[in-house]
Amino acid sequence: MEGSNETRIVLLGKTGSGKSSLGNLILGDQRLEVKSSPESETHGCQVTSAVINGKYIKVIDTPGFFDTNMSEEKLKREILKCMAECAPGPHAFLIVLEVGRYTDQEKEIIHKVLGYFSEEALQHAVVVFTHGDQLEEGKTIEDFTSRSKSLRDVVKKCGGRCHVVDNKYWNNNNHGDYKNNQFQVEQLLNTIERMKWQGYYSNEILDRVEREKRRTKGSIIDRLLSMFRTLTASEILQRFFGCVAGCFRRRRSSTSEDEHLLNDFETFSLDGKQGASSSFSQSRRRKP
Ligand SMILES: Nc1nc2c(ncn2[C@@H]2O[C@H](COP(=O)(O)OP(=O)(O)OP(=O)(O)O)[C@@H](O)[C@H]2O)c(=O)[nH]1
Ligand SMILES: [Mg+2]
Repeated sequence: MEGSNETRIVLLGKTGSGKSSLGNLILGDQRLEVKSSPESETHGCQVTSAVINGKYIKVIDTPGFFDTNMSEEKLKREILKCMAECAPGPHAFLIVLEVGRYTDQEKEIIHKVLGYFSEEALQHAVVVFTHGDQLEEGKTIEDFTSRSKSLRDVVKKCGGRCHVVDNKYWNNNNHGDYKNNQFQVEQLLNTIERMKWQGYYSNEILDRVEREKRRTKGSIIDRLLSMFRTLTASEILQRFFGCVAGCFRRRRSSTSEDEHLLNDFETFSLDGKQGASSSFSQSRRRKP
């Protein structure tokens, strides 16, 4: 599904920072693999999507920066592959950091993002902290970031956009409470929705992937059209009824009324098949 109703989100961050857990939280399911081992869990790109409040949201989960099992070269290749999944480009990069941990490696993350992408990527970036439960009692994420100059700089580079969740402990608190994941995810999605006004991040690779996708889509449509040109109207209808009958058959349950309809469809499409082969060859012969 494309168009303004689609939101493409890429998760970036250090191994174990909670990227996959955050992706699951955003989409409200558990399809992205989460593990507590110290080894990196997400080795390649994982893509998952859901319709939330009528909007199609696609989340692209990446292997962690500083992945414990991957060479820098391989990691770069994997991250570029992930980018191909979100052509024509992501609306938001979520830079995932943990509350309470801001070491040299975390500081490096912004340099890495700039290394993989370009300065412009930060215009589409949001800093999302996980492990919100580590915040001091009564403190907000803004209180936390304001205490460190380097954190303030990171958030500033990302247009001041900063959010917090706790994938483990904030699932059952009262809605509207600061320490409630549902509330925090709503705020995050609102931020991303506002960011969509400035479009999405793109670069040469994404442009190339998008062109290729359009070309392939175009050639499928061309193939279908050229096939239709060789068929008579009744052959097209017979094939259509064949497809509808196939869809009915694949459904798990059906009523007796469905069965009658199905029999009619199948009779029609079977009649079509017998007649179709002869008229198909005739219509092929009609071609120069
Ligand atoms: N307490 C707490 N634990 C978390 C939070 N987010 C993730 N975890 C835990 O941290 C561990 C790693 O989480 P993942 O979501 O797999 O992290 P990741 O960044 O996807 O890891 P890789 O795929 O290996 O790069 C799991 O045990 C999670 O349950 C959080 O907000 N709070
Ligand atoms: Mg992961």
